[in-house]
Parts: sequence; structure tokens; C-alpha cells
Amino acid sequence: MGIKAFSDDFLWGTATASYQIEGSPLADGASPSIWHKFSHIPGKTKNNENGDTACDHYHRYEEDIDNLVKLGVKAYRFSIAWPRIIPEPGTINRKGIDFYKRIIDRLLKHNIEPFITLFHWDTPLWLEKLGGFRKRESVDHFLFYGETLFKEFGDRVKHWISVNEPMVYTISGYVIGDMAPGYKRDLRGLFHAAHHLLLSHSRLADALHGFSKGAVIGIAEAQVWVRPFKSGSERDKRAADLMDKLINRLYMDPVTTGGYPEKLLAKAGRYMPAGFEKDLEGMKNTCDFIGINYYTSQSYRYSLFTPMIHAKEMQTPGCKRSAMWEIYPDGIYNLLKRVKDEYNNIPCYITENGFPLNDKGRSDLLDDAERIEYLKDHIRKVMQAHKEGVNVKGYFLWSLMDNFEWNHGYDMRFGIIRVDFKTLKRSWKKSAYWYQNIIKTGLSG
Ligand code: GBH
Repeated sequence: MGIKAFSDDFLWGTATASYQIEGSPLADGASPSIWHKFSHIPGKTKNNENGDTACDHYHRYEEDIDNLVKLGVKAYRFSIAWPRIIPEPGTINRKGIDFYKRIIDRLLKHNIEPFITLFHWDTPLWLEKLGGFRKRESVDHFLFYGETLFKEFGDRVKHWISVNEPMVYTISGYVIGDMAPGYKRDLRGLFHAAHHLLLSHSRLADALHGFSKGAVIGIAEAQVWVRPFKSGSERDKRAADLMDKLINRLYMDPVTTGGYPEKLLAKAGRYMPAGFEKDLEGMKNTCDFIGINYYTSQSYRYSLFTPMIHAKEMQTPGCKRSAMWEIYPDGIYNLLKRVKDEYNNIPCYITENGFPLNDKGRSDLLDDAERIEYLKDHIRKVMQAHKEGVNVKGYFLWSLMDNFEWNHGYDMRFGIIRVDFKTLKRSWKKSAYWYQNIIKTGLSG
């Protein structure tokens, strides 16, 4: 199957996020984010690493865009750091806007389509102090920030992503606590924040459509292909189904087909903000497209002793693993098919897909053959879905370059371009040359 399986306007791209690459988080009038605070608390991240320097993209964005040009990407997904734009409630910071304006103009000059994520987890610390996404007022603050960006960039940016992975932000940030804002076992926090993030998305969509004709907005959903541990077991099937609703559909349904999964509300409705039902009608069908961030699959078995969810994650027998997760290329296909069959074949993009490697035991740090294999297998599945009528319009590889992998620090590397975090030198890995070739000539064999 060659690249011709995709239409000519298929957008090949790469993705990054502000706090993970920029560095200089307090430069030029920016205020701290929750990730700045969290990563400076001892013990929260691997080796106590933080985003103070990261890839120094803040000063090296020209070189990084040169690499995008060399790769030949048609699109580039990146995020804007909210606390650079709105350093305190109601205040707009020109210097923050100018930084992103320079990036956008440079991309456009090279015919690279910017896909801008408004919020990739770096909540302004001032907002968290006001209660963060737990509070309904967060929606108004998000809207003020979003409208500022639409006004500044709406003439030239046509693709917007409101929120990156509300699932990870709320589950890791309010229940597991391994990511900012770092609360633990706070189910009320989880369901309140989830609702306010999704409500924000819908308000931002209304604002964008009123403002800029032809601009589109979606949300980037972390999607995990969830399976029962024993496919023949009814109890395992029920456990997996509930986890699918908790991980995937809770964040997807309200802004597409409408409403929260009933089965989940029956169990957890009491954690939702009062009167949330009144918001649902306005939230429905507010995605012009869906972004899918796909990395992995998970298996669940019934477990009497896990409170409320009665599900326990198990290693899927026979499933290969990366340094972080299970490898299951069929999952990306299955989830894309689901968009076609259950979400009205809404246009979609793979907004992230990629592979982690660390340096341990590697003699050639630029030889990432395992990554190439992973990418090839997954892109092939995307092609298959496309061929079978899924309206998938692009693929963004995570990530352009190694970066600050949140609580994993700089240890887990997802880049197709290596960053030496001492010298900040960029070097192309084998996968970068491979991807350059895919973009140019397609996938064969
Ligand atoms: C993305 O998160 C982020 O958007 C990006 O910033 C990050 O750098 C990148 O991926 C690589 O991690 O969480 O143990 O239940 C990915 C998050 C990872 C969420 C796999 C679902 C399933 C395993 N996804 N995860 S677990």
C-alpha cells in the first residue's frame, strides 16, 4: 500500500507543547504556570527536572522551524503558554503575543499550516489559586484568553485545538496526583474539572465561529484502546466497558454526540457540578474535528476490591511493550473506525502518536529503529482506516524533538530529532530521515 492511499491534501505534521520545549517560562512578562510550580517541588519529577530551559525553543525557534521545513511537514501542532499571554486576570501581555506571532509568520512563510493548541496543561498559577478548573469561573477566564488569541491570530490561523487531553489532565492532576496540579483521590475535582474543560471547549468554539469564518476548532483526546482481559468473560467485558467510558467517552461524548455516558453518571453523578445538565445542549456538536492522541492499549479485569470501578488493569498477554506502554497498532485503527461508526464520521486528525526511548544501554543514540517500526505499523493502520472511509485528514507525530516529558523529566525521549540537553544541540535521528521520506514519497512494503 503506497502513500496514494491518502489524499493529496493529507496533512503530515509533528507536534510539541509549550512547557515541554520552550524554556524561559518567566521571560518577557510571563507569569508562572502550575507546571512551573509543580516541577520545582522536590520529588515530583524524575531527578527533580523542570522546564526552566527545556529545549530553549524560546530562543531557538528559528532553528526548530528550519528543521520542520527540512522535514517537509505540511502542518505543525504546537501550544501557546497561557501565562505568557495573560500573566494576571484580565491583563494581556504584548511580548507574549509577539513571540507566537513570530512563530506563526515564519511557519506561514514556509507554507506550514499552524495547528494551535490553546491549553496543553500549563494553567496559569493565578488561575489555580482561584480554584482552577474546579471552579466554573475558569470557563470565563479561558474564554477571555481564547478570544485574545482569536483576535490576534484569527486572520491567519485556521486550525485550533482547545484542550489537550482533558482525560490526562484530570485523572493525573486530580486522582493519581503525579502531574500538576497534583491533587490525589479527588473525584469531585476530577468531574468538576472535566466538565469545566469541556464546557470551555464549547464556549471557545462558539466564540471562534462568531469571529472567524472558515476557522475550525477541535479537541485533542487521549484515546486508549481498552480491552477485557479475558475476552470470554462477561465480568471482564463489563469492567473494560466502564473503563472505556471513564477514560475515553467521558471526554468525547459531551462535545460530539452529546451527554455524558449514562453508566458513568449512575456511579459518579454526585461528583458532577450542580446543574451541569443545563450545559449539555450547548456543548453538543461543538467539534469541527476530533483530534486523537493514540499511544497504547490497556486490558482490564473484574476486581471486587477496587472501589467503585471494580476494574483492575492487567498486562495484555503477548502484547509487546515500549519503555512506557503496550504497543498495539490495531488500537489506532479501531478508534478511528469508532469515530466513523459512532461519532458520525466527523473529520479527525491523529494529533499525537509516537514512541519513547531512553538512552540506557544504547551505543548509537541516533539509531532509533524501534521507533521507526512503531511509527510504520501505526501509520499503516491509519492508512487502512482512511481507505475504509474514515475521514482522517492528517497525522501529527509526537514529537518534533526530545523534550521535557512531564513527571518523567528528560529521561523519556519522544523526538525524531535528538536534543542534547547539555549543549542544546539538535541532531536528526534515523526516524527523522525516515519520516522526511514518508512525507515525500510515501510508505511502501
Ligand atoms: C501525551 O500524553 C501528551 O499530550 C504529551 O504532552 C506527552 O509528552 C506525550 O503524550 C507522551 O507521553 O496513563 O498509565 O493509564 C499521553 C498520555 C499516555 C495517556 C498513555 C494514556 C495510558 C497509560 N497517554 N496513557 S496510563
